[in-house]
Amino acid sequence: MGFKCGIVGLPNVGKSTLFNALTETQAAQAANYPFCTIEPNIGNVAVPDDRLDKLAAIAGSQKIIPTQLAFVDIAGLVRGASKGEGLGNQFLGNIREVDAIVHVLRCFEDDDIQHVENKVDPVADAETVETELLLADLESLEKRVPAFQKKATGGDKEAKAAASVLGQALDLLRAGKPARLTEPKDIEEERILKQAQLLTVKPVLYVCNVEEAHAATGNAHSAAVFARAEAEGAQAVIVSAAIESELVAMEPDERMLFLEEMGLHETGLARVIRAGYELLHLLTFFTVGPKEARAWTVHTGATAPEAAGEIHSDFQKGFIRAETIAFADYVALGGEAKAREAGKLRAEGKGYVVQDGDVMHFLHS
Ligand SMILES: Nc1nc2c(ncn2[C@@H]2O[C@H](COP(=O)(O)OP(=O)(O)OP(=O)(O)O)[C@@H](O)[C@H]2O)c(=O)[nH]1
Ligand SMILES: [Mg+2]
Repeated sequence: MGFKCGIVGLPNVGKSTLFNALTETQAAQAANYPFCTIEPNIGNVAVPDDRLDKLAAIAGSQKIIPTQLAFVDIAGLVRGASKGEGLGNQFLGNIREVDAIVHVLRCFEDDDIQHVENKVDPVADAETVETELLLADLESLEKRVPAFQKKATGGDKEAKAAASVLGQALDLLRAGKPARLTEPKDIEEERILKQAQLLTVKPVLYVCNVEEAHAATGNAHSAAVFARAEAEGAQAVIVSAAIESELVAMEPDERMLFLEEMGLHETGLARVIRAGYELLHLLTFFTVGPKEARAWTVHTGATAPEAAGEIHSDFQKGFIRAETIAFADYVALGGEAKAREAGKLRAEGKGYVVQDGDVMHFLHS
């Protein structure tokens, strides 16, 4: 389906370093100067999920295929970006195309790495970047809302809904608050808000890029970011981009050993990917057989035919029913045949809303 997380932040904070580690490539140039990245880099990342390994072991699947999430490495934003500073308009346009924002904040001290504002202060940096996103949204709505209001007085129903929901967003932005706090009254308003492609509507994950020594515990800078995230109801994770880029070059057992030495039990990347997944309100369902065990992604609230459509559009068109086993039942009972015997294989119809972890088999004409 192609859900995209955009990696956003000030220049030279480690965005491309993180992107390369996430995608296990050197696709993005990472170097010690601001605006190293101009054109966005995009890469698909496998979403780690140990449930998939459990299912594959039970079914004796030959192949394991995880689901994927796309990450986009975007150029650094600077103060004034919303007024076109530092190619700001182009970079803000790149952010418009992603579904969620992974905001990388420099939390490491290193005099050799230049900071565009000449001091390490991730909370101030977060504000700088967010202010630019906010100003860009403000400018776009200041133009559009009055036009909708005018049309609404003429009795246009859609314009009325747009004036209401976008007017609400505009009021928030004018008060310095992100448009994600807007509360649409119904699905129609929700749709209009989504179509408006505002930057501050997108969910945000803060990634605190700390020095190697603080990868497990974080530091005073990351603590300040966590406090801010909590106040906003946002998510934050601690990562050392430098460590992550070393880790991807290692063999799996070497990697485990290294992680243990650092006091970590999983890579920071796994945390970033999972948090990104949660941020997007996605859920995973599985298809399991002797040939392959595979994880698939749908939006929370997706129906069984929509899930079938992820596999093939014909499955959705000709959908008859979905034989469904909950993950816990599949594992507890030891596979499909036994789940069926125990009456835990459900025949679900068109209206079924897929649950995270469902093991599904689609029957279609
Ligand atoms: N000491 C230290 N240096 C880091 C860390 N992460 C990144 N760097 C260095 O910081 C510099 C900038 O990293 P990039 O990944 O290119 O930064 P960016 O945010 O993509 O920069 P732009 O594309 O210019 O916006 C590089 O020299 C990296 O090696 C870190 O965790 N610790
Ligand atoms: Mg870069």
